[in-house]
Formats: sequence, C-alpha cells, structure tokens
Amino acid sequence: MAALRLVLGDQLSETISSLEGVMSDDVVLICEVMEEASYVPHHPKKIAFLFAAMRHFARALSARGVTVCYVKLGDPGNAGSLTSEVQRSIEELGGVSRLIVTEPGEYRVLQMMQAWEELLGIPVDILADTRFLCSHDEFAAWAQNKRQLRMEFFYREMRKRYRLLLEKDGTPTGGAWNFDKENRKPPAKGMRSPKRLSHEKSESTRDVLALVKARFGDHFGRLEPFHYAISRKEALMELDHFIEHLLPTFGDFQDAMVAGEPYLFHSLISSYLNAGLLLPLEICEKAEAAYRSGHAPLNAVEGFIRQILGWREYIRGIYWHFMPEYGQRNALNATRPLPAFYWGAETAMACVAEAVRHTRDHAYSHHIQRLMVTGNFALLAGLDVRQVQEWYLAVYSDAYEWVEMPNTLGMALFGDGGIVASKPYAASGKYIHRMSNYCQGCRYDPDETVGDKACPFNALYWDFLVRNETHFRGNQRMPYVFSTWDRFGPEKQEAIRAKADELLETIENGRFL
Ligand code: FAD
Ligand code: DLZ
Ligand code: SF4
Repeated sequence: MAALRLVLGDQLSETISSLEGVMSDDVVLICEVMEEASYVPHHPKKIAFLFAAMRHFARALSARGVTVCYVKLGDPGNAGSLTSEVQRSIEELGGVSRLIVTEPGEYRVLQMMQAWEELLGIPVDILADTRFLCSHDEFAAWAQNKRQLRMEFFYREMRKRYRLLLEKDGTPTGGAWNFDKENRKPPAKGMRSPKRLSHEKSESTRDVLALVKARFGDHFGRLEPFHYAISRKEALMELDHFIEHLLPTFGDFQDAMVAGEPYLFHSLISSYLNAGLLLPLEICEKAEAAYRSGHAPLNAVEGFIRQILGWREYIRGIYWHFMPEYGQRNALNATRPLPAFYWGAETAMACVAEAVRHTRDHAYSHHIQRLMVTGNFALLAGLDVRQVQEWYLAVYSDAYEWVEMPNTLGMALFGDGGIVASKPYAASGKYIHRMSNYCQGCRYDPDETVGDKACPFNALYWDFLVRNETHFRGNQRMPYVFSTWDRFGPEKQEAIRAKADELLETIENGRFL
C-alpha cells in the first residue's frame, strides 16, 4: 500500500491537500474518537453535526472509488484518540509506506502530529491547509515590521489579491473599502427573520443522534430538534438560501439583537465553512455576484465579504503567528470563576439569558451576542480567560481553537493586550438597549447604574475601566471615557464602585443575578 491519508472531522473537503493525488492503493482514514469528542464538553449538536458529516463524507469518497477506513465511536477496538487510531490502522493494514495529513486547526493537534514520525517509524507529511486564502508565510510577511496589526489593512490587501469588489483600475468598488457607516442599524420594531432551512435526516444521521444522546447526553446543550446540513450539497443549499433571502438585509442589521430571533439575517454558514463543506472563496464570489447582478446592495455584500476574506483569515493568521505563547496570555489578569448561568442556570439579565438560551438550543448565537452580551459580561466582570475560552470552544458548533481563541481571548476579553482589538469591546447596558429589544423584558433598568433595579452592565462597565485604568487611560481610541468618569465626582464614583463590588461579590458567591 502506498499511503495512509488521515482526514480530520473539520477537513471534510474533497479538495483538501491530504487527498490530492490519492492513489488506488491508498487508504483514507476517518475516525470518531473519544479524545476529540471530549477534550472540552462539546455541545451535543456540534458532535452530532460532525459525526453525521464525517460519515456522509466517507460514503461520498467511497462512491468515488476511494478506499476509506471509517472508524465509528462505538466500534470494538476503537482506541480512542487520533494517535492511537493512526497507530492501530498502520498495524492492521500492514505495508503503509507513509502517512499524509493536512495541518490541523489546533496547536494541540499539531503537536500531536509532530510526534508521529518518531512514534510510527514512517515518514509523516503534514501539508498546508490550502482551503484558507492566506498562508502562514503570507501572513507573517504582512505582519513583519508592523507596530500594530490591523484587520482593515490586511483586508484591503486580500481584496486586491483576490480581486474581490475591485475595479479594473485597482480601486475598491463603490469608491471605499468599507461601508460600515451604512450598517449596524438598531432593530426595526417587530422585526422577524425569514424562515430557515431544515434538512431531512437520513438513517445514518438518526444513528448518530442516538449515539450522541447515549454518550454525550449529559453535556450542556439540546441535541434535538436537529436541523443542520451535513453534506456539501445541503451546505450549498444553506449558502444559496442566505444569498437569495437574507444577504440583501445582512449589512443593515448585522449588529441588531431581537428577543426570540436567534439568527436574524446572519448566514449560519460558519459550521459548514469551518468543517470544510463550504470554501471561503466560493462564498465570497457568490456574494459578489449577488451585488453585480443587482440582487444585494454594496453595504451588505462588502460587509459580508469582509467577515470571511478579512476577519476569518486575519483571526487564523493571528492564531498561528502568535501560538503557543498567545494561549498563555491574560493581559488584564482576569481570574474570576465563570458563573453557572453560562451553563444554563437562571439569571434575571434578559440579554444574557437569551444568548445562553440560543446557545443551548442551537449551538449557535450570532456575533453580537457572542461579543457584546456574553463576551462583554465576561470582560467587565473579569471572568477567568481560560474558563471563558473553554466555554466558547465547547458550546458553538463552529468552534475550533484557531478561530475561537483570538475571537475570545483577543476580541472579546482584550486578554491578548491589544493584538486583535485596539480598544476593549466594553459597553454598558445602554449599548445593549440601543441595539436590541431585550431590556424591555428585563428585571433591570438600562438607565440606572446604582440601586436595586440598576442594569449590572452599567456599574461593571465603569468599574472595569477604573480597575484597568493603567491599560486604558491613555488609549487614543477612548478619548472621552475617562473624562466622563472624572466629571462624575467622588460621591457618584464611590456609589458606582460600591455597586460593582456588590455585583462582583454576588457573582463570586454564586448568588442569583
Ligand atoms: P455571519 O454573521 O453570517 O458572518 C459570515 C461569516 O463570516 C461567518 O460564517 C464566519 O465564517 C465569518 N466571520 C465573521 N466574523 C468572524 C470572526 N470574528 N472570526 C472569524 N470568522 C468570522 N467564529 C467561528 O467560526 N468559530 C468560533 O469558535 C467563533 N468564536 C467566537 C467567539 C467570540 C467571543 C466572538 C466574539 C466571535 C466568535 N466567532 C467565531 C466569530 C463569529 O461570531 C462567528 O463566525 C459567527 O457568529 C458565525 O455565524 P454566521 O455564520 O451566521 O456568521
Ligand atoms: C471537534 C471534533 C469532534 C467532536 N470529534 C472528532 C472526531 O471524533 N474525529 C476527528 O477527526 N475530529 C473530531 N473533531 C474535530 C477535531 O477536534 C479537529 O480536527 C481538531 O480540533 C483540529 O481542528
Ligand atoms: Fe441586559 Fe441590562 Fe438590558 Fe437587562 S437591562 S437586558 S441586563 S442590558
């Protein structure tokens, strides 16, 4: 036999580098293993989605004539980890001359792979993941000699390189690189999101659901109803549905939050894209075509392309550029234990309860809920950066460390000291009030800072800034924040800080908030 080719659960693309030039006597190994399914307590929907998609992908490869060795979680002899399954396959198949893999999405797994050549006694080729649009070397070349890394400038380079929304003379379509001024409107009254697709479950998916219920039913999150796409065909249907029905409104309400509406106008493609069922360039090209044909406005299409070509590639670049040191950072020394309401315990904060409920039910919440509700609360309350990261990595079906860590540690928690974000995404209840209708149904009042009915985000916001004054007072992007605080005067300042102390104590003691 020529080669054993390992394909991981988030590498389900027929064009993945590890499958390039696959020969008739090669064997492709895909395995469900307990180690990957439990290194954090993944949401049951995330595990079910991946296992169902892995099984479907294996069948599609077999139908193409590729020899696939698929190991199910419950197979007798399943040795439980990627390393032990690779080892077992090599022993059982006999005559394996080399192992071919595509680099993984997590440093933890890369370290594992780097030890394989010595352990297995055969050559191990770890190939680049060419599904991404910016390689590690290209990112390093861009980052070199820059005092500050800023996504906006990275994104412009990527637009030029891929000629997306670019005119023949090299200028950006519409005369600007960024149309965010036109985006980010508060929700319109009574706003509802169009109906989403729901995919028929095959017998194989039903088997997976039974397996996940039996083995991971105790993890946080609801397994059913399960509507996820699990094949490339279904993922493309999701993408097309988004482009046809939602993209035109995507920009306007990108930052809006509405009670009872988990998805609004977001695309819901991150799980499919990160697992390999969709590819980033095809998504951007379809979005651009929607603009060129007059179907969607430029502010929406540019905003959407920026998320994928800009933010997604930039975030991945940051992860690999700064790991492993990045993972050790905790710039604001945040160590307070994660309150139980992140794992579904009751809270009177309507915005947090809503975001956690969406997360529990769908293994999804949209960007502004992740950043400005659960992330913002964690930032303001100084919650332990490792516990917060573990939560984000476990509960979202699109979460792998390469994308979760810079978003959580860097963007939401400012824990990387300002690599991803030039200022903290800290906001009081007033922001949530402006961008959502959550406060209408809340026990707390977003206009109050002290007193029994005061929105907890308010006192915590000021306390966060003052606690971390040495980091932020001189920040040029926060010019008026500290002058406002200074104008409050000692009495008001004291009352706010006393309220914040009371809130932090409530959190620490696990009392109801
Ligand atoms: P849309 O809003 O429709 O956006 C379109 C696409 O753009 C997304 O599918 C995604 O591929 C990409 N995108 C948008 N923003 C980002 C970003 N900041 N980083 C990377 N890609 C982006 N995204 C993940 O894919 N996995 C994660 O584990 C993850 N963890 C996050 C943790 C925190 C604290 C925050 C603030 C953000 C996180 N994000 C993560 C980014 C973003 O919230 C999700 O990509 C998005 O909510 C997915 O939903 P969607 O597909 O409907 O996205
Ligand atoms: C997330 C995940 C889960 C739940 N299970 C598996 C699995 O059983 N087998 C597998 O190959 N991959 C799984 N994954 C995805 C891996 O954790 C992912 O490939 C690494 O974290 C690298 O990104
Ligand atoms: Fe959230 Fe405060 Fe509004 Fe309640 S009042 S929903 S806690 S922002």
